[in-house]
Amino acid sequence: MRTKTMRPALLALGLGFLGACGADDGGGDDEPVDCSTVTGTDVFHVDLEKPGTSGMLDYTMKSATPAPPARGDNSWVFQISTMSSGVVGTPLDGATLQVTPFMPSHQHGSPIKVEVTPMSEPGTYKLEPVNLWMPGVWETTIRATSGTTSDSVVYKFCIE
Ligand SMILES: [Cu+2]
Repeated sequence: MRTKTMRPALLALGLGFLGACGADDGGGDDEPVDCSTVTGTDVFHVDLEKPGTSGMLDYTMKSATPAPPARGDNSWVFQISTMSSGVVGTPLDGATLQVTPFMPSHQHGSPIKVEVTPMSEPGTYKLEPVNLWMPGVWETTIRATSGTTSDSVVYKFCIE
């Protein structure tokens, strides 16, 4: 599979980022983070639901493997539905999803592209790998577009 063969090169790139990161925070990049002291993040649970920032779509995180999200490659399943005036409508099939993990404190992302696979249940998509390669707070933006409807949401997790 294409993504698998690409991975060694991308991981090498990731290690390059890792070196760059250490320079600005002064700490070791592998330093564990105590997420119990971090506030303002999402706490994973099955069916963790959030409206999109434009209120046009509703996002529900159906599952996470591993759960809660952890360092390395994660596999997430989301159900996306239409939303109008705060009321959730029907599941959104056939959407194009753009998934972007980002570490705001270091201003970097992940070198591994998140692949999106529609699943059999209506409006449901598998996202993997969501590669959160470093301990700390990660914001993963999920933009979904279908026709003239487009909205995005940010899931923010602390990774030990
Ligand atoms: Cu970082």
